[in-house]
Amino acid sequence: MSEDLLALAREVGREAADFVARSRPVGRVDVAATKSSATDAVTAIDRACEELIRERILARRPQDGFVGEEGNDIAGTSGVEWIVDPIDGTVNFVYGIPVYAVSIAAAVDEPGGGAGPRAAIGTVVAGYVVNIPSGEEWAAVRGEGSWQLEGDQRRRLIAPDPPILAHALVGTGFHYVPEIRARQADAMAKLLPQVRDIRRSGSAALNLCEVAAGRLDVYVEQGLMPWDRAAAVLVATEAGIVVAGLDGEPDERLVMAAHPAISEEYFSLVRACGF
Ligand code: LIP
Repeated sequence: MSEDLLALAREVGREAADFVARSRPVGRVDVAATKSSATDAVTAIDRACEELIRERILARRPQDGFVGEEGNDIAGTSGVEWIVDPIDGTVNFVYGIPVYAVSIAAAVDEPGGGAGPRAAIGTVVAGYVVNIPSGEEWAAVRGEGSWQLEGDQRRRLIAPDPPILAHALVGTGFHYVPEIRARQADAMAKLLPQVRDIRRSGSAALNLCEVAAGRLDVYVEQGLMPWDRAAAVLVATEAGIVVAGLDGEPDERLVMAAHPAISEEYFSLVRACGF
């Protein structure tokens, strides 16, 4: 079943990415509204993209649940729930920075075994992330692996051996609420001299896929909602990356990701710096 869920996620995700790419005007995109703060933007295209994804998925699986970033959640009866970010990296989309993604995850509502990634309610069993401007696709099936998809080919993701922590490249992001961002900046100021450098590219979903692919060594962010992380956490864990939170499971309070060779040292450093 998980492969079927991934196939549907990819089919709909590619259509949604094409819709967003075709809909984006030249220049800056108008912000339709804000959410958690004056800088937490949402556009009409975010909303239309989420509606397209909801319509397509529920037309094929009408008994499923649906949780999207833009709201109007649907409780299902099938035991499968979709967790969707129509555009992860909305600020990049508004400004035209080519780093934003559609993220679609399918979760089942039995309690998950082991330390696998968990969505808001269930255990994520299939995840799909596509970088809209570049078309790069990332996918995972719980217990089967994660891949970069290239046409009908799958290139298996096995996270490479990491450098020593002092040479690690850190992916991160910051909260929309200024007071929380100030605290995060203080913590990052302590972390930065103890690693190679940081990259803050604006999409948590793509950042976690980049850790899986070895383009980043480690990751840390606070304030990620289930739709930001659900699919990409599975991509990372199925590539052999350890993803954790404050007390085990990654959640809105904290998401940390690292190769098992440095995860214990890195997670301790992150917490010691004040995250
Ligand atoms: C974004 C995340 C990013 C985070 C931003 C924002 P959105 O998601 O992917 O990592 O730093 O604050 O939460 O809002 O673009 O879907």
